[in-house]
Amino acid sequence: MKIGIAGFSGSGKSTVFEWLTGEKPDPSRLQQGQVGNPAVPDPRLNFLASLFNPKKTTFTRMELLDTPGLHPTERRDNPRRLAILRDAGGLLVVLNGFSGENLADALRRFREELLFADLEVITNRIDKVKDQLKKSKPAKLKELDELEHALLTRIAGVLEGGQGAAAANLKVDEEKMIRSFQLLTLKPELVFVNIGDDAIGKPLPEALLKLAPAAFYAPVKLELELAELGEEDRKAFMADLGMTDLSRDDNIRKIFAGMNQIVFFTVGEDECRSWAIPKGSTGPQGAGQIHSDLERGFVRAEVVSYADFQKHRSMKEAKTHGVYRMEGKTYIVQDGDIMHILAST
Ligand SMILES: Nc1nc2c(ncn2[C@@H]2O[C@H](COP(=O)(O)OP(=O)(O)O)[C@@H](O)[C@H]2O)c(=O)[nH]1
Ligand SMILES: [Mg+2]
Repeated sequence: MKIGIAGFSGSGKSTVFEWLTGEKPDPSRLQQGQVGNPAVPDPRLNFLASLFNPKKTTFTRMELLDTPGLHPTERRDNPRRLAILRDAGGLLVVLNGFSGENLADALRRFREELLFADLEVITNRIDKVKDQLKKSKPAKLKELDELEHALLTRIAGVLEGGQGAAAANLKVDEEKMIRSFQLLTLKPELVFVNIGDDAIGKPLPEALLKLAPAAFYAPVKLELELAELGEEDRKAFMADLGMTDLSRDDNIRKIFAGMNQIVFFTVGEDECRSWAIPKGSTGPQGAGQIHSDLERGFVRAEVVSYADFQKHRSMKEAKTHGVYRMEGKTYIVQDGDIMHILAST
C-alpha cells in the first residue's frame, strides 16, 4: 500500500521521510514524489526466525511517498499540488510541532484543503454528467447518469457542509461508482506531529486530539541525529533528555496498523517472512499476496495463531495440542497468523 506523506510545505515531511526510510530526500525527485520502502520491523518475525533458523528472513515493506506539500496562503493551486496523492492508499498528515504552531488549527486548515480539492473534482464531474443528461440516450443509460448525478450531489453536499466524503457513508456500489475520482477525504488518514525537543514526554494538545484522537508524535529531527551517533554517546544524550528508546520502529508499526494493514507469516527452513494484507482479508486474498496462482487455486490454509505458536514453539507441538487448524476460503486472516497455503495449480 502506498502511503502519501502530506501536509503544508515546511511541516517536516521530508525529515519524516528520511527518518522512516533512511533515504536522503532528493529535491530533484520531489515534484513527482520520492518513494521509499522501509521494512516493517516485527519482533514476532525475529522470534520465528530464531526457531526456524532460515536461510533468509524477509520483512514486508511499506511504500512511503514524500510530496512537495501545500502552500499555506496561495491556496488556489493546492488542489493541483494534492493531485500527487490521488493514487495513495492512505495519508500520513505531518504537522509542524517544532515551531510553536497551533496544531489543531493547522490540521483544520489542511483538511479544508482536502475538502476543497475533492469538491473541485466532484463539481467538475457534476457539470459533465449534467451535459450528458441533456442528450438523448437509451433509458438504461439515462438512469445510470441520473443515479450518478444524485450521488455526486449528495457527496458535494457533505463536502460543502465541512465533512469528508467518508461521512457520506457510501454503500459498496456507490463507492465503486466514484472510485475512479480517488477522493482524498475517503482515504484513511493518520495525523503525525513532528515535535520539538521541548515537547518530549508531554501529551499532544487536547484540541488536536479532539480532531484526531489517534494522533501520535516523535521528535523526528532529534531522533535522526541520535541515530547517527555511536551507541555510547547516544545513550548518554538520551538519558539527559529523559528518553529510553528511539521510536522509529514503533512508529513504522503504528503507521502500518493505522492504515488497517495486518501481517501473516510463512515459515520454514528456507525463509521466514511477513506478508502485508488489509485487515479483513480472506485466506485466498492473503495467498494472493504470495502468488496469484495460490489465490486462484486456493484449497485451504493450515493456520496456527501467533500466540499458540509462541506457546508451543513447533508445528509438531501445535498439532499435538490441537491448535493447528484447517481453514477454508471464507477464513478471515488474523494478525500474526502463521499460514501454510495449500493450492491446486
Ligand atoms: N527544530 C526542528 N526542526 C525541524 C524538525 N523537523 C524538520 N525541521 C526543519 O524544518 C524545516 C522543514 O523541514 P522539511 O522536512 O524539509 O519540511 P517539508 O517541507 O514538509 O518537507 C527544515 O529546515 C528542517 O530542518 C524538528 O523536528 N525540529
Ligand atoms: Mg519536503
